[in-house]
Amino acid sequence: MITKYTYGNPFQTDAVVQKLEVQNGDVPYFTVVKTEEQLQFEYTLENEEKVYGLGENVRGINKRGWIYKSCCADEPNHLEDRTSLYASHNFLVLDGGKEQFGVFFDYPGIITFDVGYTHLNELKITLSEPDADVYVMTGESILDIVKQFRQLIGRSYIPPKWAFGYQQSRWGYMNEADIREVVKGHREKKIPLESIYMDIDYMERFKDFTVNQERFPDFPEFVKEMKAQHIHLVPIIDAGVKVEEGYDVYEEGIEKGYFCKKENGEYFVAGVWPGKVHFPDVLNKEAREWFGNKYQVLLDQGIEGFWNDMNEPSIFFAQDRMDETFDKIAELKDKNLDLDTFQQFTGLVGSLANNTDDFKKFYHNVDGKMMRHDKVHNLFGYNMTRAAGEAFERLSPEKRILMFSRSSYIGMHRYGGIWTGDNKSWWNHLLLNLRMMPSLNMVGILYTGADIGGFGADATEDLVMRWTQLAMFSPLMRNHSAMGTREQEVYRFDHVEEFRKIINIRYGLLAYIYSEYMKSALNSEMYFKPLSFVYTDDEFASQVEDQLLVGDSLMIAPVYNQNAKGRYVYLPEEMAMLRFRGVDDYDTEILPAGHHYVGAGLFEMLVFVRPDKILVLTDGGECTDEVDCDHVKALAFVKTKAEYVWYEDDGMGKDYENPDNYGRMTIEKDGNCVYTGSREKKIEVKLL
Ligand code: MIG
Repeated sequence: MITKYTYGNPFQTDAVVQKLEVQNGDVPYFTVVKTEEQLQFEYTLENEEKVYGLGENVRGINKRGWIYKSCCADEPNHLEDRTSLYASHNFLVLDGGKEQFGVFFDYPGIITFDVGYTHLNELKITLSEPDADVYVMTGESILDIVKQFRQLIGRSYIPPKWAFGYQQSRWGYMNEADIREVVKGHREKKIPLESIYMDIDYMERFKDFTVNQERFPDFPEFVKEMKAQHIHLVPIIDAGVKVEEGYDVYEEGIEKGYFCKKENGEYFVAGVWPGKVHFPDVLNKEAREWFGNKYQVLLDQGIEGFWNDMNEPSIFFAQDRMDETFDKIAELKDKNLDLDTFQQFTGLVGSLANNTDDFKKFYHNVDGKMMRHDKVHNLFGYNMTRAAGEAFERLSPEKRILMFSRSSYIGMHRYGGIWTGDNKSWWNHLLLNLRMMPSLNMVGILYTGADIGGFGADATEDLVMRWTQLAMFSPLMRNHSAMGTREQEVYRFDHVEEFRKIINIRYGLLAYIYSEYMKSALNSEMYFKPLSFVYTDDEFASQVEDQLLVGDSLMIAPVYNQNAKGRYVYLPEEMAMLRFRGVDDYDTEILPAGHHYVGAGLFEMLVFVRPDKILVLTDGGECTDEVDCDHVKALAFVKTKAEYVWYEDDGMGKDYENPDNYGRMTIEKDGNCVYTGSREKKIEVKLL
């Protein structure tokens, strides 16, 4: 059951798609403190109570023991002491206390979640204004609560099937030649590859929706050349529009008044990649439609996917602050800089980037009303991506377009996925990647993944290998790195054959991963689940924060420590373990419930098949087009009777509700397999 409570006069974020009656009185469970300036929700946590949720964030699956702040930030240091990353996902589920419930604070300004930070047993949520819609959910289980919430916020974004292939990116691919070389590096060694990302350098001086003519002299032709090799090019789009006379996007935006303005009516000027920019006012419906239509320029040249960056929005500097800073620095110029004045000097320069005070300096035009940005800050990335998503519905109604964003708010999950931003080539970020996945699924973000190998800092071959083994299961599987760091395309390392075999497993698993993704999206379910959400009676399950369930049949336990030759694994029930080196190179073992130490050499990855569930596995391929899902192996550990619901479609269109998309498979103890579905299948049963 979901109940809605309204405080003050909340901004309509469109996070939610169902219209609910507003309940009288205060939300249950919490002590509510209302003042003129803010709203506070207080709750006493039981010792054993767990707090799940908050989507994209630092720390564990259980969020207890830190303070988190919803304030979308360009934060490249995903460290334990940070309070905000790129997103705001204000949804929590409390479990293991007096009552189990979920709560969503639909408020687009700054919120803090003190989850046992100030006092171990106190949860205190503070909204910086007294206006919000709050939804409280109760149900039979965590999964039931999450499902109700997901139905409330609407169906998750569905990408084209090719977006489940292996993708390569790096900030620094400058031109056609660079991209051709990377494609060749993969294709020559038969390492599967689906797409190449185009980072900011493809543009003409960082101008959105332009292509640099010198670097890509005949772009549509180049797109074709890549497509002939089954490679999709995915260009980046940045939030800021370059201020430049003669640039059509700039001139149109000015003419129509579609950029964010200051209180005095002048356009707000920020500095980002292109130098001075204006921000498209994506909270203004008309401006949103206009900005979304701009993607057409690239669609027309054969592009089928995009990533939206810098949309917190990231501000290197606000021009007004920069001007003041220069004046103040000029005053300091001839002084003898003592400790205080020197600190003043560094403080001036150091506080230019992403200064939250600048959020108070610009406004959005929402249905004719001027809204100060800080009050709706967390909606920018969401609405930039919504602009694209809504445009794709108009411009490409029949065909799915790949779309994911850096910044997000709940609601954006209907228009695109996210990647988790600028992580680092650190082993603990591999673990952080794992822990973020289920929390993101709770808030509807299913198409997601982290930069494999880490974005910042130098990667090592073993880190990239282990990370690839985890990312094998994330819907977005993309290796990406920052300019200036060590190159980490897998063919550059020593063990190319091992990488080839490992990445090919992704293609072997494609049928399963796609089927599980689609069922999760269509049924409002989680694709990645913590063990405790499924094994609800298992006392130990909630202690496990380094294993996940993937879809209905599998559990994963990746190795995330350097030089480890294996790891401890907890099995809540008896399972079949597969130790994969390649799609047809693996050994199997049945392991009883309980704790185990399991070996897994650098080129081996562990996958566990749950009893009476089925894993469909193909031979893989070098791209998704090559994967033959009609000739499969069905791996099952049958105790009574194994069952699988297999979703398939053409991977491009939107005929999701067609009952023909579902096949059903059962396998008996003796290996007898029955498949009913609309497709002709050749199934080879492998009993585990
Ligand atoms: O300020 O476009 O998170 O993936 O490579 C850095 C360059 C801007 C940040 C993104 C990253 C991307 C980079 N961008």
